[in-house]
Amino acid sequence: MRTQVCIIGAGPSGLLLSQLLHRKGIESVVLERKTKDYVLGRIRAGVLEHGFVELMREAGVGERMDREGYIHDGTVIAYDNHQFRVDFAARANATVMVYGQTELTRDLYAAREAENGKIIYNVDDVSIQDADGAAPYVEFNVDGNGQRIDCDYVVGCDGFHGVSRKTIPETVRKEYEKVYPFGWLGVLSETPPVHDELIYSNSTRGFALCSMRNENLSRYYIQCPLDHSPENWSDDAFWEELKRRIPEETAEKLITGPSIEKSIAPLRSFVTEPMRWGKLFLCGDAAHIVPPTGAKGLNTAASDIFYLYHGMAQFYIDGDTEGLDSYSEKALARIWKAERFSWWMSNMLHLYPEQSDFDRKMQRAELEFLESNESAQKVMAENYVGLPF
Ligand code: RFL
Ligand code: PHB
Repeated sequence: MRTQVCIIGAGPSGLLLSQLLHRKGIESVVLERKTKDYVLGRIRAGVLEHGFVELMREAGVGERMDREGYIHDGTVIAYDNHQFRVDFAARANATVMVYGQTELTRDLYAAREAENGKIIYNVDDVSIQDADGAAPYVEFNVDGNGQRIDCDYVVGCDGFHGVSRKTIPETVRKEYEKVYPFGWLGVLSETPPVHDELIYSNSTRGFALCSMRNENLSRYYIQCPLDHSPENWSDDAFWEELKRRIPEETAEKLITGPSIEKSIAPLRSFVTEPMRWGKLFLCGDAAHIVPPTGAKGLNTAASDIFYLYHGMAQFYIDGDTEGLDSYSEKALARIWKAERFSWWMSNMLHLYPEQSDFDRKMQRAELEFLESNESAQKVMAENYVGLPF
């Protein structure tokens, strides 16, 4: 088989890239290790930056998002039984969209299927060959049969545990990592959200986040030790702990119900450099991870796709490789800023196991400064709604 671009991974990054390329007349094949239902079963991100929202529209998949998504023009930060609001519209002249990763991925699958996009599921033993040569190809197995795709470019959209990043030799690849000493226990419940905006809460018992998917679907998180598992947490125990970590007035309004999903995610900051090696490009979680405190994971994937899609269009339409040649540098410049923002928000809001009284005072000073200072709110708002591509 031959194609122009072989994309590894049918998560949001891979699907969005193949959809955008298709609209420019560029052919791709997407290889996915799992099934579509498996990918759609993962409950992950919920907040889209305004630039990502535009990119979804440009990809022709914005219709349901625009109809069913919720525009948020601010967020609430709580600490010590007290809360304040950061107004994105006033401080950064932009908003975000609350629309779940599951729904966005479903829309991308529907679009690829409607346009006969080629996605091969249940692939095993994917290996990228001659990525640094003139004629790269990808080998893999499906149902025990070996197959090969020859292509111009390979794009690794295969997440943190994929094979693409590891294809780049260790002598070329440099990895930067910070692992946080806690995780997030997340619960999805068919209950109305406690508030019409997200609430990020720093409490003496640890971090909590009140988020949502729609008017009868809420997403809540609490910081938990890394050695806990979802089975340690009954629904009642989760709701009790959440109520103790948010301001009393909000806790009184919280409507609880059975969880329909419960999972624990570890928190990590990670970047690999470079994001291009020969004919291989890395996008999304394959190249970088952020802690979820700032909702940047999926959004950084989208900015990679933005740069790579434009670079590929420039090459296939105008024969100019400038966009591809500058991809890694441009993508990384933006990634590091999102890494900084997620790290800053994580530091400000979590309870660290070894935190001293001094560290706690620093967090409090950070929160008080943010609450009282318009410039600090402007910095936060600009980062939260998304820095320009
Ligand atoms: P994905 O979504 O991980 O998709 C990668 C796809 O590649 C497939 N794959 C392979 N296919 C073929 N061959 C191989 N060898 C393969 N290896 C892997 C996988 O099956 C999968 O389908 O990466 P992508 O597309 O870059 O998208 C990134 C986002 O999914 C990610 O940044 C966010 O979901 C991160 N994230 C969150 N971000 C937020 O902004 N807010 C959140 O609340 C939030 N929660 C989360 C998260 C990530 C989590 N992970 C990775 C465990 C919660 C969790 C649990
Ligand atoms: C979510 O709704 O899942 C969500 C929202 C904001 C975050 C992280 C997760 O910062």
